[in-house]
Amino acid sequence: MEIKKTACPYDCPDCCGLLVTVENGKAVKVAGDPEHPFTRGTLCPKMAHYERTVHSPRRLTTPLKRVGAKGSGEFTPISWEEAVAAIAAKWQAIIKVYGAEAILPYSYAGTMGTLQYSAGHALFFALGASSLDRTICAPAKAQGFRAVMGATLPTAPQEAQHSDFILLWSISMLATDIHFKHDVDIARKRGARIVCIDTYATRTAAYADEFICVKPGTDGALALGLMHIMAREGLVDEAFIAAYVQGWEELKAEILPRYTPALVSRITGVDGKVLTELAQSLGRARAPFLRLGSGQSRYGNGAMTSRLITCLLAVTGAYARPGGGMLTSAAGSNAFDKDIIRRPDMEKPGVRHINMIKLGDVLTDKDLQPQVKSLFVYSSNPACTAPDQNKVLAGLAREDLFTVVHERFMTDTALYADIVLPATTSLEHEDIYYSYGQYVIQRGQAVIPPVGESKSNWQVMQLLAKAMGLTDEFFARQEKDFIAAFMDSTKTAWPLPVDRERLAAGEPVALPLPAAYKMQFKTPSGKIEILNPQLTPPLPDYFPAYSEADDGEFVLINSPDARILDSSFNEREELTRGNIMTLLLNPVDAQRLGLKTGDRVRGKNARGQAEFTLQVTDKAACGTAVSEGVWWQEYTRGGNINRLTSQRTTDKGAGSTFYDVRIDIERV
Ligand SMILES: Nc1nc2c(c(=O)[nH]1)N[C@H]1C(S)=C(S)[C@@H](COP(=O)(O)OP(=O)(O)OC[C@H]3O[C@@H](n4cnc5c(=O)[nH]c(N)nc54)[C@H](O)[C@@H]3O)O[C@H]1N2
Ligand SMILES: Nc1nc2c(c(=O)[nH]1)N[C@H]1C(S)=C(S)[C@@H](COP(=O)(O)OP(=O)(O)OC[C@H]3O[C@@H](n4cnc5c(=O)[nH]c(N)nc54)[C@H](O)[C@@H]3O)O[C@H]1N2
Ligand SMILES: [Mo]
Repeated sequence: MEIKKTACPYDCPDCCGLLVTVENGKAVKVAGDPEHPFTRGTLCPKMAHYERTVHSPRRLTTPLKRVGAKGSGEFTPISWEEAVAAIAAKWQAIIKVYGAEAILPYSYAGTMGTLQYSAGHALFFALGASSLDRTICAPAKAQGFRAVMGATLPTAPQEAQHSDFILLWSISMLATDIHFKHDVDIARKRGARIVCIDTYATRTAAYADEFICVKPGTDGALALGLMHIMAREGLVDEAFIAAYVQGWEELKAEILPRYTPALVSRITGVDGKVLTELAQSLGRARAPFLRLGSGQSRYGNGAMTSRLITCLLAVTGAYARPGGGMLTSAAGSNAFDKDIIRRPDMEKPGVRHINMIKLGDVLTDKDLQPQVKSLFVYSSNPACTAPDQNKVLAGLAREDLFTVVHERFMTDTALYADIVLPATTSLEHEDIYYSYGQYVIQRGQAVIPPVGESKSNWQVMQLLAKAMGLTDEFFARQEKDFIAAFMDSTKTAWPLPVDRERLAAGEPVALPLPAAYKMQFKTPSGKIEILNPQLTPPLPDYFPAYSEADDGEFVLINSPDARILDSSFNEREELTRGNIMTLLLNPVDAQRLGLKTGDRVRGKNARGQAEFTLQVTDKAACGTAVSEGVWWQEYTRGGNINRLTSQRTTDKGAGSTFYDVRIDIERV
């Protein structure tokens, strides 16, 4: 029996350190690493039994070929040689007739590992396939922050320990970022006040000292209203603004006067008195810390909303004080030179780009030139997680679409594949990890041999490259060569020396942060840019989300469930039992519709419908319906939440707008 260290590979801001107990080549126990500075020895319920995922009876163990209708799940095992030869032959034929752009790779963050996440980029660049824009998560939030702060390092989470006022803004901390609670708890013990701003009463809201409920997609107006009151009552840090902020006077003169408490109250649904009190407590706090989640950015106005919230924190002067700051996404990804694996130089100039959010349209558009004739999916499950699911499924059902899925499980997407390839889990392949919620990096070793005949992303890309006749020596490199190159790249990629010995040994390594990094504003002017002359509009201003003009009585919030992660962990019986596809509705709305808890209801809009079990609760605000989790179709009645979501993209960054949709609700 041996205990080995590695890191959690999932798309979560925490990126925990793991201690894996290995017995006879099997993982038998997984625990949080007490020496990992962010994990501090605890794990979420999903990872606490990661061994159940790794050794699940549902793991795919051999390549499979489809023998039944698409979606039927009828497959027969084949060898890797047969599978790779079949894929290569089909691709050669497609390239000959339609050109390489008729092939589309589709992947996301099934693993966040620096190597395996990007393992396919070079192959598809070299083939000349369509390039995928990987925008499904939070590019709008990133753009909004960058508009004001440029490349300034987002504040480290542990800074919050010294704050006296913590804003948990549109972050479902107790589901999606649970280890940050350690830091918030420390601040609270020292007397900090915790305020949560969300669209419904999450567990995080219950944990906070105060919960402020906003109408979906209106946080930009809220930020403007708060700045209006703070300007009027002299609650901003004038000295800080004079020295470090550009454009406050212009905002104050041209934009803020319109955002009176009365108007903002009407837009956001936040009571005028609550608004004033929040402005006062924020303005009077010594060192506010703002943890900004992605929820507020998943709207047509998402980048602008993030931009406005970023401005709000800036005028408090928080950055200048211990404990103050703002964390959107940590810049851990800067630690490595990712181009080592991504090879953007291999992308053919002018090649077609396809936004992953538009998969439904792309696969069903008969006029697209060339039409997509082959889809290669890895590290993602778009039949489950992509918006506008009816279109995605219609596309995947096309007889003339040759679909290959590299997966650990028979997902909703794999069900539509012509060929399925078995994938390793993070315990079976090597990688190196960074986090988007904190500043620790860690190398992950393969701690057990591959389950069945499964192969890692890089190994599969190597096989395909060879079969497609690509001779570049790049494709002959081994996983350990890449890991070594990534570790080496910290020398130039990160501004301070990184402990590469500890990193090589597989220990969690805290990235050293430059002294006074919070005050190094990396913008063209060197100041925080409320006024950004390079943007249209140069001054930020609120505008309504898409759904304000949509039909449908309720905005549908469809955010994460604590038990699963996007559609990952649906393989775990103990996590998928019980209340799934639940719809939360306010008692006033429920009464008006004549509905009660336990009723089976249907949510519907122009794109589709989905069935839920109703839960009447004042956790939901009037006019907002809530359902958590992206569940595999097998657990649903006729479709999951993405039957209702839309392919519309955000104002900047072409990001997803999952929560910017309306539905009507009726009894089944
Ligand atoms: N357990 C678990 N953990 C996860 C995930 C998961 O599915 N399950 N997903 C992972 C991934 S991929 C990501 S990107 C992160 C995302 O994690 P978060 O950053 O927490 O973002 P969201 O999940 O989009 O939503 C967070 C909160 O925003 C709220 N919200 C929605 N719209 C608005 C709005 O207009 N205003 C305000 N103020 N709040 C709003 C939602 O109600 C929700 O409570 O979590 C990761 N971690
Ligand atoms: N309605 C609604 N939809 C959403 C969201 C929402 O909040 N609401 N959240 C959105 C967000 S933020 C995101 S980021 C997306 C994520 O959506 P996806 O990218 O589809 O992520 P997952 O559902 O986690 O699926 C990842 C798949 O990768 C597989 N996998 C894991 N490791 C490996 C590996 O090493 N190799 C290979 N080949 N496969 C592997 C897993 O088995 C899993 O099936 O979902 C989006 N969809
Ligand atoms: Mo995400």
